[in-house]
Amino acid sequence: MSKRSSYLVVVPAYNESETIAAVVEAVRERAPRFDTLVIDDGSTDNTNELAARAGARVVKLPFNLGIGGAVQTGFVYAREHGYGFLAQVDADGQHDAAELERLIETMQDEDVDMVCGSRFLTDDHRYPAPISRRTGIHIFAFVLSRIVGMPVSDPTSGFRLYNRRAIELFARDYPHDYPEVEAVLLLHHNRLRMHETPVRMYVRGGGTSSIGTGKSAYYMVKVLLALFVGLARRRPVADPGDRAPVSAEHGV
Ligand SMILES: Nc1nc2c(ncn2[C@@H]2O[C@H](COP(=O)(O)OP(=O)(O)OP(=O)(O)O)[C@@H](O)[C@H]2O)c(=O)[nH]1
Ligand SMILES: [Mg+2]
Repeated sequence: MSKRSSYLVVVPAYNESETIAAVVEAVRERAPRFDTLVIDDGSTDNTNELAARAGARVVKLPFNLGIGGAVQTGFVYAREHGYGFLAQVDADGQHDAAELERLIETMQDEDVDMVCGSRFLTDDHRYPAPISRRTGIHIFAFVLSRIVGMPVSDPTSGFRLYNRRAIELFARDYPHDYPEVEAVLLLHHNRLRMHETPVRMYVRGGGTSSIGTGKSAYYMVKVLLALFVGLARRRPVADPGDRAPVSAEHGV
């Protein structure tokens, strides 16, 4: 058996048979230091078989948990198997595995616990998202930036890298529905630090998005409510000598 790496890519996948094999192969070819784990979130198509055939390890959930439950399964797996780093990559081909190296470099350079790929910090807008979604993202970014006291430009991005401290935090507690924005708040409340780095995002390579027009409004209200409820949650008490959060150097 080959030696296991310390880097794990977690790919949450729900009925992504059109793109999953290409996503797994791209990680193998373009980011070879990563092991690949696909979390098949109760798909009704053959996503799990295609992922396994392409060379990924697969956890098949017996029923659909939603994106948060799927990603948290990945955090628990990483914690139990001793991985030092976990990257999240979507199963629909929107992210470029070659850019995982950039996330690692940023984590080292900035000495942070999480690096988030932002489509808004680059001029290469292959997928700026539809205008309604984009407006929602900018509103989340505005509110979240004020709460956490540092600029966050793309808080819904699902292209992220976490270190061991963040893996342990999110294996214990990760938001369920539309989790990405809330996860940034949770990170901040636990005095872990994040930084954003520019990445390209592409249009989904096939399949269906979880966020149709009807769901966008629900998404907006739910996430904003979750942010305000999150504000009221009890925060961990700081230990003497804990690191204080630092701000990113880019603008929103
Ligand atoms: N739709 C859906 N996706 C899930 C679920 N569980 C895991 N996923 C995966 O979560 C990832 C993100 O979901 P997407 O529907 O692409 O969400 P998004 O990228 O914000 O939306 P688009 O920009 O429209 O693609 C994909 O890899 C999905 O396959 C689920 O219960 N429903
Ligand atoms: Mg997507």
